[in-house]
This record gives sequence, C-alpha cells and structure tokens, in this order.
Amino acid sequence: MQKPDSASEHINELVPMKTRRDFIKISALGLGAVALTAGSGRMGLGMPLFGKETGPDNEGDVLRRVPTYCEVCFWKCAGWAYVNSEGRIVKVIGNEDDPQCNGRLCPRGTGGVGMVYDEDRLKKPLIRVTENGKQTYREASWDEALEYIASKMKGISEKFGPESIALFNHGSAGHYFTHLLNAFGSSTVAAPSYAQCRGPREVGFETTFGSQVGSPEPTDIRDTRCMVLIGSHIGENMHNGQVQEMSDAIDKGAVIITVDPRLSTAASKSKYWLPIKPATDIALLLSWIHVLINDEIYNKEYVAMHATGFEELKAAVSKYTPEWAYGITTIEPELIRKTAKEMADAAPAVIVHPGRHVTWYGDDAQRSRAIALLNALLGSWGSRGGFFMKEGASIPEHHHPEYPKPSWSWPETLNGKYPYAKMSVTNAFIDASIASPENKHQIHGWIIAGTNLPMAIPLKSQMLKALEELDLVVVVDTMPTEVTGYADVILPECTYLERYDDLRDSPHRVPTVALRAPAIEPMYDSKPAWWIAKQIGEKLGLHAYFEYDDYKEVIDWQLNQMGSSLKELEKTGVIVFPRKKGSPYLDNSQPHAFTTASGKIELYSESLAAAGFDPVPVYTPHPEPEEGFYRLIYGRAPMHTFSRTANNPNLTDLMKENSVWVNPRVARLWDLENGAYTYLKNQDGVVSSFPVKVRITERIRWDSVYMVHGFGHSKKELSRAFGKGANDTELITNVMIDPMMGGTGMRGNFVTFVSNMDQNMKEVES
Ligand SMILES: Nc1nc2c(c(=O)[nH]1)N[C@H]1C(S)=C(S)[C@@H](COP(=O)(O)OP(=O)(O)OC[C@H]3O[C@@H](n4cnc5c(=O)[nH]c(N)nc54)[C@H](O)[C@@H]3O)O[C@H]1N2
Ligand SMILES: Nc1nc2c(c(=O)[nH]1)N[C@H]1C(S)=C(S)[C@@H](COP(=O)(O)OP(=O)(O)OC[C@H]3O[C@@H](n4cnc5c(=O)[nH]c(N)nc54)[C@H](O)[C@@H]3O)O[C@H]1N2
Ligand code: SF4
Ligand SMILES: [Mo]
Repeated sequence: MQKPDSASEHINELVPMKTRRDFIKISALGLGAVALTAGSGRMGLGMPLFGKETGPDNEGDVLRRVPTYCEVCFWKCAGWAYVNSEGRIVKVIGNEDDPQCNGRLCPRGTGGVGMVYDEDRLKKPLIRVTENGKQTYREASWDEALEYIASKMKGISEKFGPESIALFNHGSAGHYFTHLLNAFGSSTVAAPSYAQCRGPREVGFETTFGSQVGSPEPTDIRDTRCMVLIGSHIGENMHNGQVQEMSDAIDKGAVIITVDPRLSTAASKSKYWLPIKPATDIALLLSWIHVLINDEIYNKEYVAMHATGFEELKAAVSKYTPEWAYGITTIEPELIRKTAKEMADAAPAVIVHPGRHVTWYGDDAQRSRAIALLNALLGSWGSRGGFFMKEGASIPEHHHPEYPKPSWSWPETLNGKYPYAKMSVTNAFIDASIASPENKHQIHGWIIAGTNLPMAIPLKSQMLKALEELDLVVVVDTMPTEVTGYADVILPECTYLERYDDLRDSPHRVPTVALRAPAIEPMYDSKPAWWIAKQIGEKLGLHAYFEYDDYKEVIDWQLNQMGSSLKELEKTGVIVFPRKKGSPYLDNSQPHAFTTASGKIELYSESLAAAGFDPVPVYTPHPEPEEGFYRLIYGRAPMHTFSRTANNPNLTDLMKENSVWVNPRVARLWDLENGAYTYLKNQDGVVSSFPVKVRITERIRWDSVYMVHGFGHSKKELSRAFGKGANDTELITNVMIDPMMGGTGMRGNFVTFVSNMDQNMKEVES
C-alpha cells in the first residue's frame, strides 16, 4: 500500500498561514494541477484564482471583446469573451468593474469556453420514436419539435387544466419558460436550489430575523474579524466574491473557525478546525449559545435593543454545557469555550456563515435557525463585518398582458405538509405527478430547463414512477446529460456565450447590472431559451406576451428605463449604481422594524410553537452507520460545478474523475490501496455503477468517507465523463425530509467497499 498523504491527525488549532510557501503546501495537498496552471493566484486561501488580464495579447490578431456573465455557476461573475478574427472564442476573463468578481474568474469560469466547443453538445432537436420495437430518438426540425410540444400542451390543458404542466428549472433559461407557463395559466414552477440546496437556511433565518439570506449571501466577509464555517467549504465551494473576501480577511488577521469532519481547504487555513462527528452540529451550536449566555459574553446591547424571547432561550439552553456537547460531537469542551470566546471578542464583526447547500439531515431548518440565533446573540446581523443589508437594481419588467390566474399552484402540491416552505418544492412536484388519492391536483407534463434531475434530486424510484405516468416530458439542455434520456422531446439550447439573456441583478453592497451578449452565433442547430419559449408561446396563441423579435429589444428597453442603453452596456458590461436605501448597516442605537410577527429578532419563536415545531432548536440523534459502513458525505471541487462540467474538455483536463476519501485506519481494515479502484455499496444494497479511485488521507474522519458530487455519469454520449468516478446521488437512497420546508436531507447514507465485485472490473483510466 502506498503511503497516504500526511496532514494533521488531530490538529484542532492551526496557525493562520499566509505566505507563498503556504500556497505551495496547500496546492501539494490536492489543488496542484490548478494551482500550477493558474499562475498568479491569491495568497491568503491558496486559491487557484486566475490573475487579471489587461487585454488581448494574441500574435498580432485583432480580438473582439464581448461582455458576458458566467453561467458555469450561480455566482454569475461578469466577464469579457475574446473572439479572434476566425470567429473563435479564445478566452473569457473577468470584468474589473464587477464587484462580484473584481476582474477575476475562477477556473470554472475561465474554462467555460469548453462548454461551447464540447463536441458532445446537443446539436438538433430530437423526438422520441419507436423503431422496430425499440425506443430511440430521431432528429426533427425546430418547427416540428415545437409544434409537437404545443399540441401536447394544449391537449393536457384541455383535459386537466394548464396548471398541470410543471416547469423544473435552474439557471437563465428558467425565466423564459416561467413566463411562458405563466402566460399559459400555470405557476407550477420549481428549482432544486430550494429543497436540495438553500431552502432550510432561508427558513432558519426568516423565522429569526424576518429576512432570508438569499443569493449572493450578504456576508460582510471583507471586514469580518471572525468567521465560523459550519460544513461550508469556501475555497472548494468556489463562489468567487466570497473566496476573494475570505482570502483578504485572512490576510488581515481574521480568525477562521471551521467545523467539518474533513480537513477542507478552508479548515487547513483556519485557526481552529473542529473535526466534528457528522450529524451532530446542532449540539455544538446549542452549546456555543449556552456559553455565550452563561458566561455573559453575548452582545447585550444589541439583544436588548433588537431581540425578544431571550429569557426563554436562556432557559432552553441552560443544560447544553460544553461537557454535554463533547459526548455527542467529540469536540473538547475547552475548545468549545475558547471558540465561543473568539466569536464574542470579534462581535459584532463576526459571521457564523449560514452555508448554502444545507439539506443534510432532515432537521436542517432548525440547524440553520440555531446558526441564526448565534448570529443574533453576537449582534452580527446588520453589522459591519457581519451581515450587510443588500440592495438590488430594480430592473423594470417588460410590458405584457396580465397573466391569467391559475386555479391552483405549487402550494397545493404540498398536500398540507411543509408549512414553512416559502418556495416550491421539487420533490413535492414529483409526488404530485404520481396518481394517488392524496393528490387533489395531479401534474401531467414536465418542462425541464437547465437541471439534471436524476443527479440533483435523490429520489430516483419516485422520479421513475412519475416519468411512467407523465403525458409530456420536454428537456431543454446544452448537453446530453442523464435527464435528456427521459425526454419525449429534447431541445438544444445554445450556450451562454452564444446568446443574449436577462440582465444580471445580484443584490449586494451596491446594486449592479451586467449584460450577457452573444460572443458568437449559436453553433449547430441550437437556439437561445428566450427564442424557444417565444416560439412555443406563439404556437399556443400567446403572441401578446412575446412582443419582440429579438430579446435584445427587451434588454435595451429595460436599460433605457434605468437611464442607460444596450449600446452603453456593450462597452462597459457592468453598471454599478449608488445605493438608494441608505447605509448597508443597522443603526444599533435605534430600534429597527424586523419583518417578523413581533417586529423583533425572535430568539424564541411563538409562530413555530403554534405550528407544532420546536420554538428553540433541539438536538436529536441521527442513525449511525452499522459496523463496516461509513457515512457518505460529499461536497465541491474548485474546478467543477455539480454534474454540468464533468464533460467540459477544459475542466476534465484539470480533474477528470472524483475519488473516495478514506481514512488510513479504514483503508488498513479493508486492505485498500491508495489509487486503487473500488465499488461502493450502500445500506440498501445499491452498488455504484462505476468503481471509484481510493484516496487515503488523514484529512477525513474514520467514521465517514467523502466524494465530490457530479461524477459517475451513465450517459455514453458524454464521451469524457462516462464512467468516470462515482455518482453520490445513486447511493443516496435514504432521504430525510425536513418537516418544516420539504428539503431532502441526503447525508444519512452509509457505504462500504466492494473491491472485487466484478471479476472483469474495468480499469478506469486514471
Ligand atoms: N447528491 C447530491 N445532490 C445534489 C447536490 C449534491 O451536492 N449532492 N447539490 C445540490 C445543489 S446545492 C444544487 S444547487 C443542485 C444543482 O442541480 P442542477 O442545477 O440540476 O445541477 P447540474 O447537475 O449541474 O445540472 C445542470 C443541467 O443544466 C444543463 N445546462 C448547463 N448550462 C445550460 C444552459 O445554458 N442552458 C440549458 N438549458 N441547460 C444548461 C447541464 O447540461 C445539466 O444537464 O443539486 C443538488 N443536488
Ligand atoms: N466549485 C464549486 N463551487 C460551488 C458549487 C459547485 O458546484 N462547484 N456549487 C455552489 C452551490 S449551488 C452551493 S449550494 C455551494 C455548496 O457548498 P457549501 O454550502 O459550502 O457546502 P456543502 O456542499 O453542503 O458542504 C460540504 C462540506 O460539508 C462537510 N460536511 C459533511 N457532513 C457534515 C456534517 O455533518 N457537519 C459539518 N459541519 N460538515 C459536514 C463536508 O466535509 C464538506 O466539506 O457551493 C457553491 N459553490
Ligand atoms: S464563481 Fe466561477 S463559475 Fe461561478 S460565476 Fe464566477 S467565474 Fe463562473
Ligand atoms: Mo446549491
């Protein structure tokens, strides 16, 4: 067996690092490939961010630059695409005027060009047909494919009402299809960014402060003196602005406290790493609250001015001593006290980060509320170095006739469950697509735009049942990912570098807008989503809702209303507006009207109590792995986004497969060798479709294994991604649904190793 890479075995207290050598060290621990190609990166976090460029530098060729904003993830950094005289996009770089990215894109953004030139792209509309008793796809003209969809939509609407056609969306395309469905009479629209991602934290913060966190997060990391990351792995989670600000904060001496069963990149840059036993975070959070209150180191003035329910909270947490929490979390009581003191010393310039993907154990809204309570006690909400009050640019809506009022909408799909869901729940849509006496309203058609449902939602058997019953499944995508295999009609959208899209409005410290214009004409027979939605709308007789020939007319009109124009934005890419709403921070000498029922920050929630939920979070133990099994946890890699980049030629160059992180103790027990391949089998007997490479490392606790989400693709049409690595989603068969808001908790799954499952086990190329 090869020697595992060595990192801190029991490092709880790490010295903050901020030198160039440090950068090399961290890159040697796993970010090597990117760090080397990245050139001038930033130091503090050792992040592989690409350096700014000053302009085109091609050999004498005149490059044209076109403004865009990135679609490789949802941070939406503004940038410039450079096109050479042969009409080829040669690079994309960050826009210096954009406060979201400060002129720097992450490796994924730089590699975004690979989406355009991926030869596996969807190229023509496809319609499912049966030939010789076998189902297959045949190419169709746009007119035929769109006619087919419109006539199916009419048929479903006549029988069941327009509401029974649902949209699943994620990303820019969603807006145009939402508009189409709204005009048609349906508002049955959902995205995985709620019940598979940030829904629970929005509920936790709203029930406390009356406001959601929202995206991008209004975390004032730039000026923070202490940041606590609860399983939030900023640095591998590459949301650009946050990574840059965290890097700066570390350089300025901010204390970082990272709670993670894995020595994440962030943990390795932290003063304190708390390698918590997974699934026990609520115990740690309650204990921190206990220490702040018991030791009287909470922010008394802030709490007195803004909060209600302090005495109830104090009574509720009186028993949660660090000694109690130690028995559950394995974090030493002294360390719990010391880190609570660090937070209090920095308050109110402290951030207990809400995280983003927080659908973990089914009690996630309550864990998020515990995080909100901690922030409230520290006085960080509305304070410099804590959370600022964000402001967006008010982009006027383009005129259209009023939408017809649907007779039912997504709340009816919840069947009385999840009273705190403020947004639609994808999994409830799946349930509502299966005939059952429970469903007063059944969904009969799906339009899916920009989301790879089989990888994003861990409910495969439910999804398959629903797909059996649906009368229409349309997929609008750029790539032949798994979801396209279930479509009746597949529509090829062109990539973000080949189209106009809505102006970007990212509420932050200051309002901004950014323009996305096409750098090149759409390749093959692909079309922008705005065009596809408009064509279907016209076939449905909804002309009045689509009064433009080209979407740039809408953008120009909107910019004119805001005192600018398309012409101006084509030159600058971004406009930064002054704030209209005053200071981004609260005046803590005055009461503030919080949008909760009481008008105050609610440390004890009457509304939760009335609805039958815990008014103050409580810790409930979660099932543990049986002997020989390990908890499956997952996360992000800096060079990939979910499943959407796994085939991108530029990014597969940096990372072509995921690996399973295994502690050396476990590796010895199972005789696993570093770099060897193993299949994984979960508690329900589900075996991974492909073997995954073993990475033996002290950086993961012995009771868990870790992998990056988005690999293990099963579509052969993805020539680079097919069979590379393992798919976490297929191993997530135990899903714990949050009773407050419907989120799918995915971290209650346990796996073991099946190295010799297949005698002819294919050696996957490494
Ligand atoms: N097991 C597991 N499940 C998870 C997560 C996890 O970590 N593990 N993470 C969860 C989270 S946080 C989120 S936000 C969701 C993300 O869920 P999704 O957004 O569904 O993520 P992807 O898997 O990247 O699928 C994106 C799809 O959009 C397509 N696409 C890319 N660009 C375009 C475009 O410009 N136009 C169109 N029409 N299509 C495009 C891609 O080809 C791909 O098929 O997944 C959630 N599900
Ligand atoms: N490069 C890149 N960046 C991205 C994305 C991407 O696809 N690629 N996606 C973006 C999106 S939409 C989202 S939602 C975010 C998600 O990113 P985050 O919100 O930062 O994090 P998660 O993916 O939930 O968490 C992963 C971390 O949680 C740790 N963990 C696992 N179980 C536990 C536990 O029980 N307790 C604690 N304390 N920690 C635990 C894991 O070891 C891992 O380090 O990333 C965003 N940024
Ligand atoms: S963080 Fe990276 S992938 Fe996300 S929008 Fe910015 S450059 Fe693109
Ligand atoms: Mo997410």
